[in-house]
Amino acid sequence: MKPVLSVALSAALAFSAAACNKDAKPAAVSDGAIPITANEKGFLPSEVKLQAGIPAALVFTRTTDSTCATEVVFPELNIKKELPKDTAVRIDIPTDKAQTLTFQCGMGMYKSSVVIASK
Ligand SMILES: [Cu+2]
Repeated sequence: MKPVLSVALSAALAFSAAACNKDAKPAAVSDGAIPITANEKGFLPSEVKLQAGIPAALVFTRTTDSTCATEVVFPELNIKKELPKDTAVRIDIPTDKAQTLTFQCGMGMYKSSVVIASK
């Protein structure tokens, strides 16, 4: 009996070479809900600034299947939410204290942040 060698692994590694990009866009702040788009570039905007003491929420909408951002994870908040395509998913952000929160895709890519500044 001989073990069968496979070259599938190297092919898989080459396939995963696509990198997460960062792109910053100004966010529209209206009722405290800030729209975030999840597309092939990651989360747009990838940095959101909030003010402590003012209630805020992010509303995520995934617009493409060509992304690994099919869910969003806030590690510090223990929040993990599926992002169904073309569906707004609202996540309330605690603004009781100044801090920086990370959000990212389920694989820990598309690193993005919510910066909560003190008054
Ligand atoms: Cu990813």
